[in-house]
Amino acid sequence: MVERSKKPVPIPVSPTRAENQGFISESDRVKLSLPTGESVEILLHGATVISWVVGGQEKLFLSEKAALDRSKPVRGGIPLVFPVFGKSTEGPTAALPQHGFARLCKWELLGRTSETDTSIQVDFGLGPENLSADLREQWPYVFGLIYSVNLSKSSLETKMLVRNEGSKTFDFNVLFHTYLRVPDVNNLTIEGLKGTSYKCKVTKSEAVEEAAELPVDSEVDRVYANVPGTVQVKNGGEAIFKVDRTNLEDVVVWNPWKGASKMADFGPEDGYKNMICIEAGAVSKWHTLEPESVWEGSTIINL
Ligand code: TA6
Repeated sequence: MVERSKKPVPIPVSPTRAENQGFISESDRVKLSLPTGESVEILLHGATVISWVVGGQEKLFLSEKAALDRSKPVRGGIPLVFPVFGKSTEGPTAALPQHGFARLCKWELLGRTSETDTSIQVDFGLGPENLSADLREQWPYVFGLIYSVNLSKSSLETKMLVRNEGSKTFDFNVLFHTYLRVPDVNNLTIEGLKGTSYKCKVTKSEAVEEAAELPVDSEVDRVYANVPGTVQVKNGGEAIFKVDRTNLEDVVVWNPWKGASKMADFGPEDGYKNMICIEAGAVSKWHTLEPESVWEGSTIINL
């Protein structure tokens, strides 16, 4: 549970700022905007960012068939992966669904917690009290997550704080499963991965990345471990996204290509041409959190 005493303190609404900056809280979502027009929209379901608009352009891919009614994880935007990446067959997360429960639960809105003239932040909390009885039984740890989304003029930062509030040590993975919207996947190169070891889920093999400029011309599903620096997505040689990470050592690159048609919630059928998942995470090994310990990791996407 996210203990009250440890929760971030929401900022009282300042009338002058409120005129300029937007913070709209609805029953199922929160919308933030800056006076310069940038905006972000986050569902309480999974604390899933479903839209990030800069210069009138949507920067995230959201499937037109995505379920936004809490019936399943959202296909698109930034679903949150915790406490397991993928599907475990053994160990304490074996009973949990693929990618854990964070993207399935309704998060608590903790409020707007930071604001300047050029940025605005909102925080969400999740603890065992937000889980179904089944999930609590499947992963019986006492934890508190605080997820922060910070919108600036030309960047979006997401940060996860994990706290062990119980008496038992637990292991976890965490990942921001970010679906970036791109003009045409065939014109993309991904840079910053050369020399990094990866596991390829498509060919079920392991290798070291040789490409300085990795094209995306077929299905890709790779977990790059210990990526040293910025990962850039370039369109026709021009950087359109620069992804930096703090305490998130790994990067997953995913595009389902024509396999997207097998996903009931993926649309349009050729929508894979307009997306690339660049997922910052801590997934290539377990992170261990002892009682009363805290872990924090964040990623910033710069345009
Ligand atoms: O992060 C990549 C990945 O693990 C892929 O293997 C792929 O299947 C994907 O996530 C989507 O998973 P989902 O459970 O959302 O269908």
